[in-house]
Amino acid sequence: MQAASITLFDFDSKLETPFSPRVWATRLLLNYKQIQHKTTWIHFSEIGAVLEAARVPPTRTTAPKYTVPAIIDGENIIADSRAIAEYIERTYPERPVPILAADHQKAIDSAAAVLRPLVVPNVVNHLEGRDAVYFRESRRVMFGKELHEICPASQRDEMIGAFEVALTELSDFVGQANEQGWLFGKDGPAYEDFELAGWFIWAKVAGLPDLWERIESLNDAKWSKLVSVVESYMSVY
Ligand SMILES: N[C@@H](CCC(=O)N[C@@H](CS)C(=O)NCC(=O)O)C(=O)O
Repeated sequence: MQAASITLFDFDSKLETPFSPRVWATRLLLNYKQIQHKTTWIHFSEIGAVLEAARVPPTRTTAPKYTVPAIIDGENIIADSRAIAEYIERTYPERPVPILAADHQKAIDSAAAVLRPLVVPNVVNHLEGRDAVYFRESRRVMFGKELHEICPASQRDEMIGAFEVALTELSDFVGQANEQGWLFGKDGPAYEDFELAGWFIWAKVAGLPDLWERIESLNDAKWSKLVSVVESYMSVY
């Protein structure tokens, strides 16, 4: 591990494995680069108060204004996963992880937008008390409907089908994986490999089990290969 001690903010939950997709991207990056860090676990319902007290800047102008990942590295306090990735690459250039042009992230975001309604309704099952209440209320505002209306059982199969289509589009965009299994990077990972892996880890950890079962063998199993490749960078500190 490189000498540094970064604080990484992530959500606490009933799950043993952390689930936030964007925080996974940051954690995979830190682990890949062997940068020492420690997670500070926060409750969903306390995110605003905790991050504001830690002087983390808001990432949005409307609720939820404060988001994870956020990091503190000495005097540097950074929020937003991309801004963090850029800072990390600038500050810790060893074991380079390039950040690619915006269209790569756009391709991931398009697939993630179709995945989100499939996983979000199940996240509440991993939260307790005030966190569950906060999650229900904030997602009602975000989605403009109740959690149980986001992915009704009668539409789930069709919605998973739409995600399969989105993945096939993404598969065409990324092409073949390199020898190590990275989809975006050439000689090693690009940051987008960690971003995409973060979404799959989220689906696997926080979604209903049948979701990952349907995804893992799709598109020549390139998604499950990516998840296997990042497994060695999933240590939680
Ligand atoms: N643009 C931000 C988005 C981060 C984001 O949406 N984080 C979610 C968790 S994955 C969050 O913190 N939400 C706060 C909330 O729901 O109150 C980034 O990439 O860091």
